[in-house]
Order: sequence, then structure tokens, then C-alpha cells
Amino acid sequence: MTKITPDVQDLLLVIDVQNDFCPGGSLAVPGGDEIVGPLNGLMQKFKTVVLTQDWHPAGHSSFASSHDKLEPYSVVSMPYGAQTLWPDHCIQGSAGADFHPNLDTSQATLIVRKGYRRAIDSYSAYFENDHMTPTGLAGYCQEMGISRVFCAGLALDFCVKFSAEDAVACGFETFLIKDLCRAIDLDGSRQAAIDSMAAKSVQPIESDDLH
Ligand code: VGL
Ligand code: ZN
Repeated sequence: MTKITPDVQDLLLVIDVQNDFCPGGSLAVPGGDEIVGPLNGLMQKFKTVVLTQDWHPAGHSSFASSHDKLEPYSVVSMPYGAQTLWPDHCIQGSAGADFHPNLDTSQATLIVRKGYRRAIDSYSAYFENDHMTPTGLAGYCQEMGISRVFCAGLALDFCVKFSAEDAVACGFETFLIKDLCRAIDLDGSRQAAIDSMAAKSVQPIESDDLH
């Protein structure tokens, strides 16, 4: 892998580094907190840094608790397609929805909240789970002159995957910083996500490739 020096056209997109996705949280991703320190260092190297924040109203339709007799991690059919049901997590204004306390949010040029409509989930930083409703991030990237998007965060197999694939779909050259992601890994979803991203031209790199 050639060395990459971040410049004005490069965006660092940090997905959902929030308490509920870290050990002790309601939808904890194993090792989720391990990426916080390295991400803080990496953010210093980018001129444009976007953080996303999963931000659900209580009773959100992606919560198993909102459905009769359905368990977390089961899959239901929604008008917009298949939806995995989750434990309650990242409820607007709750401590679980806060960024990890050690994440240096001072480097963020924009914070994108997503998943705030009760009837639809939003894994991706660009589009809600209907793959149509925009969050506004594509417009931000275009106006800021972004051409390359570097993705990291939680969880690799859900929100990072959908964000990276949508970044490609929006026309950006897109990289996955592999060592700065952690996965939920439901039934092999980690490897499936890596394969899917590769098939969609997301380029895997390590944080050491960035200088
Ligand atoms: C996420 C499941 C539900 C994620 C968010 O950040 O990957 N996963 N909500
Ligand atoms: Zn969520």
C-alpha cells in the first residue's frame, strides 16, 4: 500500500463511536473502545472530520422492544426492506448516545445525527435504510470539495459498511481504515461486510498508511 497524505479533498468519516457501542453499553461492540485513542491521533491529520451519532427516539422501530414477541437480533420485514432488530440503544439525549468520553470531538467539522425518524433506521451516514432519504452529508462533501472518504468506527459490519458503500455510490473514492473499526459479527457478518465492501470498490487500508 502506498503512503497517503491527507489533504483538503480528504474526509475522515468516524462512525458512531458512542457509549452504547462500547463495552458496558447496551449494544456493545467487542473492543469498541480500543479505537478511540488511535482515532484521536488520526483526526489531527485531516482538515475535514465528520462524526456520526446514532440518535434514536425512544420506541424506535429498530428496537426489538417496540415489537411484540420479537427478540433482539431477529430480522423483520419493513416497508423499506429487511431490518435487524436491536436492543434499545443510542436514545436521544441519553448517556448511551453520548460519544465515548475519551473521543476528541473538538476536531469534528460536522456531526451528523441519524436514525432519528421512528419508522426508519439509518445505518449509513449518507442515506437512511430505504437507500433514498438523504442525511445531507453528500451535499456537505460536495460543497467542501471532498473527493476521497476515509471510513472508520463502529460497527464495521453495519454502519461503517453502509456508509462506505454509500460513499462509493455518491462518487467518492472510498477507503476503509481496517484497524480502526470493530464489528458486531452476527452470523459471519464481519467477513460478509469486508467482502461486500471489496466488491463495491471500497479500498482497505491500515491507519499506518496515512501520514
Ligand atoms: C449500528 C446497529 C444499530 C452501528 C447502529 O452503528 O453499526 N448498528 N444501530
Ligand atoms: Zn441504531
